[in-house]
Amino acid sequence: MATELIQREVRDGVGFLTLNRPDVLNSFNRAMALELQAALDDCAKRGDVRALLLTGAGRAFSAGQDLAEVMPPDGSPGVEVTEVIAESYNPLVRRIAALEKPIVCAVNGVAAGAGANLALACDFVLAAKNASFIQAFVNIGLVPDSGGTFTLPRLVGMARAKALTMLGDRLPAEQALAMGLIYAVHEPDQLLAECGKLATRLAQMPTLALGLTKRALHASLDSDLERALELERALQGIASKSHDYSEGVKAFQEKRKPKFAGR
Ligand code: T3D
Repeated sequence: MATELIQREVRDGVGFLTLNRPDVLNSFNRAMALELQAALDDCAKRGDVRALLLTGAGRAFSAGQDLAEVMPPDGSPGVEVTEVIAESYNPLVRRIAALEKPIVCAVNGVAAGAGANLALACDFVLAAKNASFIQAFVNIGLVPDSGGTFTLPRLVGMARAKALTMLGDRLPAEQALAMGLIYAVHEPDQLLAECGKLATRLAQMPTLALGLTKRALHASLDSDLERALELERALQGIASKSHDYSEGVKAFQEKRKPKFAGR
């Protein structure tokens, strides 16, 4: 049986995905990246998955690219870096951005390089108090990838994005929270439970509306007010024909909690 590089479980409407190469701090080799792509595709298709929770096994979230794969210590030829990006990371970032279901990322330890930027591509990033983020690329003579040059200035502004990417220092979770890079910080032993609660709550919400909201927010990043207003109108046209819209209004009028079906 193939090793499970991504552990998968579906519970209470949540697809739990765990990066599973703890001995090398869940650094990504090609196989793990492809398994994560397949797992995201599966979650996108499944009606019983209405939110996702991504985390790492062991003491790290992910140390980014497996450096032994691109530059084997025995001197044998490694994988071409631009191919790794085209095959592993760009498809992952595109999938996370395009998935019209919320993704909660539980950063349980260090998140470095591509590991950090994949985490930051998720919709809700929560970290353990002892976790940290490292734009490690510069420390080995590379430029940021996995969407970092796009995501970071938008999350924390250009000045901080430059400091993070050009200095490559370790950023503790609480500082990441203070600068608006992530959504919340929890005690290490409570992180998974808190992320599970959030993902379960999201899984009971109107999934279609959440997905369209994500689409509109992402589109706004390279839009203007006029186009944003038109897109909101078009998406509201879709949301207002959903089961969950009529259920939401009925529940309000009947003074009860809505029971959303995700469609
Ligand atoms: O290259 C391309 O294809 C382009 C794509 C690039 C995307 C990227 O992600 S580039 C950035 C790659 N990542 C890094 O440069 C980070 C390298 N790792 C570290 O700097 C440190 O490991 C950490 C700061 C993340 C954690 O430090 P620490 O002291 O907690 O752990 P450690 O002792 O360094 O690591 C533990 C083990 O994991 C160790 O193995 P060992 O000695 O116990 O057998 C270490 O070699 C291994 N490990 C950690 N990171 C990687 C790794 N093995 C392979 N690749 C790694 N990225």
